[in-house]
Amino acid sequence: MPSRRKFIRGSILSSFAVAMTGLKSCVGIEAQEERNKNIPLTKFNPIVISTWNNKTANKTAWNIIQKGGKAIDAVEQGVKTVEADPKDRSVGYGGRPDRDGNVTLDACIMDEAGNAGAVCFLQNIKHPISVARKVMEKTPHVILAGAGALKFALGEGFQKEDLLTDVSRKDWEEWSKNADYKPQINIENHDTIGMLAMDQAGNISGACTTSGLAYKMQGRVGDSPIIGAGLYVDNEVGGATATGMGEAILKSVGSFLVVELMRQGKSPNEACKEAVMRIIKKQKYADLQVGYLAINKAGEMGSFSIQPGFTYATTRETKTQIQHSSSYL
Ligand code: SD4
Repeated sequence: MPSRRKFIRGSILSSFAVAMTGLKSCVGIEAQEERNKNIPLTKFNPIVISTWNNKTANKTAWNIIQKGGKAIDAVEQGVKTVEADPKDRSVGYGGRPDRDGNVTLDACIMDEAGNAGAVCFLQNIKHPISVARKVMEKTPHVILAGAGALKFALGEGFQKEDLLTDVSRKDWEEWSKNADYKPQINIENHDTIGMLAMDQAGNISGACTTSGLAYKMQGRVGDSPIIGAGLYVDNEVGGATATGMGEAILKSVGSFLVVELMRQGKSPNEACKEAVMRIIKKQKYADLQVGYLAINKAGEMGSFSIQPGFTYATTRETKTQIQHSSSYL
């Protein structure tokens, strides 16, 4: 006899397939919405997934989802734990600085209604993801940058803080002796957190936050705060997020591509792989790491990276695990 989970997954997949067929045959959006409304809430398959090894972030997000909370709150609170952790050297407080010793932060967030907010080149604010959410909710804009983002954050009551820890300062001083800029795959650029979550109502949201590449040029902005590059969510289809060399992700609008490929019927794994292959076809990839994560409306997840060594954390039915992604090389 099929287990209840298999049955639920099967029914979600068929509802998903019906919705996709509807799209292909140009059934009106209203009809599709009607069908979505008819899917009983209990049929969804809540999940939290995030880049690298951030079990605490996942558990924080899952706690919210388990209590019936919203995916948008889960992803914000989840990634905040990493922003506040000085041991994470690629995000928020304790993040490695740029070549001139400034910690500059990029973050974005996207909800189930397609609303989005982002900050880039933001300094001295510990939780850029929460500023990004305020941009989404309180301004007519999507991205605020640099001094403008800081002014907005201070106006919203965020406190100015020094985010350069002693450890990061010492590493930077050491690096400055030769100033040799050579990002190391899976090491120097490690730990940016991109998180996707589906809540009990079946709604998907995502968040992505980083201090970017260590020792980048001043003013450099990566993929992480750019909607469609570091993160994309379409609640009818799924969500995707990226980590690794932002320039490669930006040039291929990676996360948007993954979601669009899922819309065309690819599984999350296939979509992530195809997005990696687009980079492989056009860019020199020997020294690049890019990893994608994705979930679809059925709560299925997938990943793919260029190089081996990309890990991600998944949480479902209270179990949090670190998984190893398949890769091209
Ligand atoms: C960036 N994509 O700024 C980020 C770096 C990253 O884990 O993902 N680090 O290019």
